[in-house]
Amino acid sequence: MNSLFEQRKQALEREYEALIHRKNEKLAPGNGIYDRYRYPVLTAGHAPLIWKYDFNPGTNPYFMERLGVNAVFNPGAIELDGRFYLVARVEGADRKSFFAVAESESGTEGFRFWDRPVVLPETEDPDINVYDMRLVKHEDGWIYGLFCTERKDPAAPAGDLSSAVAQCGIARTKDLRSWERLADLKTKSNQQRNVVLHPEFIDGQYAFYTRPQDGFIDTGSGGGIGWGLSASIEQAVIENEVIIDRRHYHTIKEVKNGQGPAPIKTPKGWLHIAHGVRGTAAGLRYVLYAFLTDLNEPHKVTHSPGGHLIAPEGEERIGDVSNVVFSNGVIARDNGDVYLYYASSDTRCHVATTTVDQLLDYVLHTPEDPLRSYACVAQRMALIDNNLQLMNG
Ligand code: M1P
Repeated sequence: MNSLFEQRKQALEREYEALIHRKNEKLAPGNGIYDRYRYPVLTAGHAPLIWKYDFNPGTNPYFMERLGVNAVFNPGAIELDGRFYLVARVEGADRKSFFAVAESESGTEGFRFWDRPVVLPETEDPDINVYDMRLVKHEDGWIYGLFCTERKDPAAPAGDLSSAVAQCGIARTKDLRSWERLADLKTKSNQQRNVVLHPEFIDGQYAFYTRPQDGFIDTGSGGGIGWGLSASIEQAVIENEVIIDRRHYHTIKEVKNGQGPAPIKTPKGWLHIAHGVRGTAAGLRYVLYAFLTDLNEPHKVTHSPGGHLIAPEGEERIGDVSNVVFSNGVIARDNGDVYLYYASSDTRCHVATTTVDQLLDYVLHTPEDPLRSYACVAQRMALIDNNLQLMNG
């Protein structure tokens, strides 16, 4: 037996099992809205060794990594039979992303990838890159995965090897193991990312949250989170797309925004988590925010707390694309517990836990962004005055 091979294999297996079995820890006292955790729940280190190494000492005497994994981030999330599943975006060292299912009993630790990644069928126009799956248990009985499918922009000038066309791919499954690929969503927009299926029919049709943009990176005339209906899911077409949550000057969503996971149904309305982006001297900064829409008309925003819900903190601020938090996965359990999965800096996945009641309190009672410094001071003064009055009897 090649001892170098065996030594390295055993050391890596020990390290891998220690990572999977690492206990996670809630970070107290938090902000009362949600709790963060000490460790990410999924990282590149969680990718199974059999995905990366050739285990044959004859062909891999140094037990050398053959197919590296660069990052694991932006997971879709779903609860099935009481267990927690993340369909993560796994990015190989070659920059191509694919999807893989990781499973945990607790939702905050112990996530382990299944042995094999998802085999996602292609359409006639093969995807170059797929990412950011939103999982939705739809009332039609299927679990849908909507994701971004990216292909090289055929209109890009010669020599431009970066411009891409992003559109919404759609697949469905009953068990997360075998997936049926449907036609990509058709809309009138050049670019679509962050498309999410609403879990219920609206007027007997499938309802989508969209994010139309003129360019792959630049928003252009794209105004924010859109909404549209389609009679079919197999050949989904949105004829009329309306913007329901606009971006706005000098806010957390001045450059762009996008729907996160499918919204959570609550007695007070549909609870949405989204991301907002602003431009800074250090590049784009992505934060998460929340809003509530009407129970019967989910395209009507009823409550819109100002500012961010989650912004990158500590090590979350650093990674392949720094200063980013992004969420496309949430699990709301029947008992009201909420597990909000978010990724930091396009590198790793975290969880924040809270409850539907806490999130409702947050969206119903956090004041809107008053949009001017003077008005922000007035808003804060009102809070301070009330507190001082209470404290001084
Ligand atoms: O790099 C940050 C995020 O950028 C994109 O989001 P958006 O379309 O809103 O700009 C996505 O590629 C996302 O995956 C990524 O995390």
